[in-house]
Amino acid sequence: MKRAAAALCVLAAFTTSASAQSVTDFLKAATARWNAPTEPFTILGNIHYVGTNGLSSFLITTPEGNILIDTGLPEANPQIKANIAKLGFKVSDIKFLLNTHAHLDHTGGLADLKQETGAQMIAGERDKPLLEGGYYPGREDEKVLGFPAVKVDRTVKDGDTVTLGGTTLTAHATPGHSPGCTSWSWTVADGNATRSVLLFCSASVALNRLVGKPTHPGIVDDYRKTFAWAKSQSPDILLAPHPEMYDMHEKRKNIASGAPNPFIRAGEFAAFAARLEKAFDEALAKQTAALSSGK
Ligand code: 4NZ
Ligand code: ZN
Repeated sequence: MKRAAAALCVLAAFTTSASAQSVTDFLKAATARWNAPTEPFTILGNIHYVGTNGLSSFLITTPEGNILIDTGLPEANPQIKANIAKLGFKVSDIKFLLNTHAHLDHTGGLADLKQETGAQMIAGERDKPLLEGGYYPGREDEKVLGFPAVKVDRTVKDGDTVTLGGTTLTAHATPGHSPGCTSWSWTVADGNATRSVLLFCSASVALNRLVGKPTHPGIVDDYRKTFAWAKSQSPDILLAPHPEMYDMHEKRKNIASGAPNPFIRAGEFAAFAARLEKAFDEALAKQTAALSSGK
């Protein structure tokens, strides 16, 4: 089984029985992998990977300052900062902090970095309450799913743009995985060519309840809209919050000067989105059956 598919299976195990205990157990196992270090590297042009082994953080550098998209768990922040420095950049040059979605594994370091840099925090409109409350939607009281709350300075809706130093990122509302799940697209120069980049927020079911008392109102319609939108997208380069979703570790091994950039992979997003939609349909059927049988 491909690693990306395997990663979906691990999370799929949650979909009917994400009890507080199973979440705690999962987190315990996942944390070691999520927090393991990895060397930072340049993906292509001004796009750099500064995350950990198991959770993506992207630094986009421009002549007018830098953009950091996502962090990991709170304890990974020293790694992210060290990774930025290792590549020769300054943490203090971060002007914008962006977020794909307000789950603890991608938001843990935002409050600390905002405090340290004074950067503007930008996120999807519907994730603002989650970020400012530091909770998982529908599980507000579960401490293990919490993260340090961060004030959102600017919210984005579908089609809004963020521009810094000649780089413009477009926000795409891709709700479902979280209510304000936001994917970001932009272009990057590759020699004389221009490549399209999509940082897809995610559309896995993970801990989400789809039926009964859903994780957030309208969640099933949200996922459906996101899957429909995904069919219209064919980026040259796919990025995502979890490295296994875009085979990051495999691709980075193959970066070599003079060779085509391994992160350019036509059709990758379409295949990934199709797997996610299939997994969603299965989770929905399973949760629906469990609900009607009273489990
Ligand atoms: S995620 C947990 N962001 O959907 C939280 O990959 C968030 C995810 C997976 C698992 N968790 O707390 O167990
Ligand atoms: Zn998530």
